[in-house]
Amino acid sequence: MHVLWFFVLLQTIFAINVDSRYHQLRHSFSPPYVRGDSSILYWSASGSTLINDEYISLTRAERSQKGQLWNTRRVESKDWEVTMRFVVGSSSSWGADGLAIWYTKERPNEGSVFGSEDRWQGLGVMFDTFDNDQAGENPAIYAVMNDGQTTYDASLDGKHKLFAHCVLNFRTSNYEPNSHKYPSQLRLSYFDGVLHLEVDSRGDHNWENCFSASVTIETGGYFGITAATGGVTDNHEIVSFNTFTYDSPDTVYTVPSQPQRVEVADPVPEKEIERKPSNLAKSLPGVDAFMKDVESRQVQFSVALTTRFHELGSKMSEMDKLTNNALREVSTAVLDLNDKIEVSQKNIDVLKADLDSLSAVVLSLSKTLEIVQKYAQDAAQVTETHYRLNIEKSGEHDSLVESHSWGFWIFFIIFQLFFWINLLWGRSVVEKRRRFD
Ligand SMILES: [Ca+2]
Ligand SMILES: [Ca+2]
Repeated sequence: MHVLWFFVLLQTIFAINVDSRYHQLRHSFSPPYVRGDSSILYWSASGSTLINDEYISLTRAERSQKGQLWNTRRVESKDWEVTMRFVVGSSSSWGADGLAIWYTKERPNEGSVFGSEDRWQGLGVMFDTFDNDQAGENPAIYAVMNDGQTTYDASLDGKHKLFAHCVLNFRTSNYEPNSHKYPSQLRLSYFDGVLHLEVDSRGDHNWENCFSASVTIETGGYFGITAATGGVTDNHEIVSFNTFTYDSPDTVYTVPSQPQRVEVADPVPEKEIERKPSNLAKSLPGVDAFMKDVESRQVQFSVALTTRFHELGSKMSEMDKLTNNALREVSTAVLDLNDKIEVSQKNIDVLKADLDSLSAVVLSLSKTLEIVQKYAQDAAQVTETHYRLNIEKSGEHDSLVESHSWGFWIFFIIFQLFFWINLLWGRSVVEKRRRFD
């Protein structure tokens, strides 16, 4: 049993030594995003910002766009580190204006400085693509502090106020939107009063140090990412933003030195409401861990729910496809049936025409027969007369032969007429059927 406890202790010490950073879900996002109506969990989107499945577009490569994405929770740790995967680029070999990462006392509105309001209070790290002062130093990255009093002059590319910078081409030329195979990466940290920036422009883990500078940044700011385009344009896209702290976030809350009496009837100040969970966490051991666990489960549940919605969407789209295919097959079958009905109708018409022709032929034949019969009667009369005359004149035998000869020729003519009419009519019917088959 003692050996088991020893191993647990060893593992705990080892885990602490391996990574003492804390990933802060409340200040981070990465795909799949936990989405709200037009924002994502803990982040507020505005302006031209569009949230897609795999990336967030602050601006497209279109003129005069301004997009913002602001964290809705203050960072309550003195030291922090953020990593971001992003793309700035377009099909053109140059673009504008760039994007900025902010850490400000309040969340500014939309404005003229990379899509955010001027005279901000806090830190701005600008990724400036357009060379406004034509000094040939862009794309460049620079850090600017503002106390809320100074106006930012975009024509100087931050030179009047920057305290750290580097000239580094983080831009992706010939970039097609939605292709995030190799997004750029950055690592921005503020530790022990030093702001440090490293950039992996091509996403190939070739990290470059941009700057490392001493600066005082007030704790309790909001993270934000904004971007803008002007007459010249660029896609500004963010894939993920992850925040880490080195101390547990609740350590910045101060425990009151004297117990405070809270009257039930008094209105509780807003700031006090914010502090209460932390103070409670301090006073009750285990509550803090429980709250963190609840929050973590809440996020996991939201992620699972979003994934389910995506799956449901995929299934609905699959069902739509199947329904469309079935409808297409049914409509093809109906069209085919219509064609067959049309062909049958034509055949019936042909058959009717044939019957009409047959009736005409039969009528004609009966008239011909009448005529032939009349001729036969006339011929019989003539023969009879001739026979009688012959009997009277010479003998019986020759006349009988002649009368048989007349009968044969009459029968032959009738047979020939019937045969040829029948043959011609038959051929005409066969020809018509061939034409419609
Ligand atoms: Ca510029
Ligand atoms: Ca410049």
